[in-house]
Amino acid sequence: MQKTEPIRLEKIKEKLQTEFIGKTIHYFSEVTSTNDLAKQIAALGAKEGTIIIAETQTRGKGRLGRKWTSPRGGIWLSTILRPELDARDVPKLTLMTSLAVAKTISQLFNLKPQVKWPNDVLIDAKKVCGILTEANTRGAKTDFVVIGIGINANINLDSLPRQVRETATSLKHELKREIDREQFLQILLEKMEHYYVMSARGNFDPILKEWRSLCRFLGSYIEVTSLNEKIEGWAVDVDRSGALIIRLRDGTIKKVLSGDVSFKRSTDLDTKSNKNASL
Ligand code: BT5
Repeated sequence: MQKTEPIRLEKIKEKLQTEFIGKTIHYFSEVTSTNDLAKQIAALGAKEGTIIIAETQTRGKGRLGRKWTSPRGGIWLSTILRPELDARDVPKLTLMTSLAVAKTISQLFNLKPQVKWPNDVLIDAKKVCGILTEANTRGAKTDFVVIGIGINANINLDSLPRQVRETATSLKHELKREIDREQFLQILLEKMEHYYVMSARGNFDPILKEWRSLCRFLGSYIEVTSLNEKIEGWAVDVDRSGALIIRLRDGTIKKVLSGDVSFKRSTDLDTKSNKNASL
């Protein structure tokens, strides 16, 4: 069982210095999925910056219908944004959010988080945060976007399914103590707004630069599994829309919009064995 006290909204709001993100926060002890709830209220007109936070989710979601385990003690939240953004540029919001999470971790703790394309934050190669961005589009235009953030804050690893435990970590596990979730949320929301405003003003390059500097596998030989194909090659860069640029062995350049990345060790290149070392 978790000892963590419930999140206190007053404590977040006391110090929060944002213009719109987190000005309205809806808090729940339990929901199915904060993203599902956020999409419902966004469709009914909820303001940009509205947040949903829950202590636990019974049907937390990852990408492609995957399950996101959300025990009490974590930080499970969704933010509603209404960006003036072309639908194909929505992945940059995921990028910006992973940077905001990583920077919050490095500001508050003596840890060295890394970002993993497209939607993870890692500590020592283990996933501490996953992001699920869902967009509601009208033609090429974006009506609203819900950014779901799941952070393994004060959770014990044994509250995650065995398989997930092997690739995941939590802040509590890394620090050997519980964190102040309200303080974490306050700083995270401020950083999100900062990057979002910068990006809305067309100033995305510095964000991308910072993201690249924290990215674990750029320059490495990797394998990407996307919806209908597996591609291997060198991860050359991430472009301004958030797409991964890969150079194949024959020199062809490919742009991948979404997928799951794993390292291929250089020995694999020599022996051509297909063993993968997960990030
Ligand atoms: C993600 O998907 O990483 C997106 C996770 C987004 C969760 C947030 S919580 C608030 C909001 N409301 C929601 O319903 N969702 C969002 P993906 O990259 O597809 O990774 C999913 C995979 O991560 C699963 O298949 C598991 O292997 C693993 N996983 C599940 N729960 C985890 C956890 N708590 N920590 C680390 N890994 C986990």
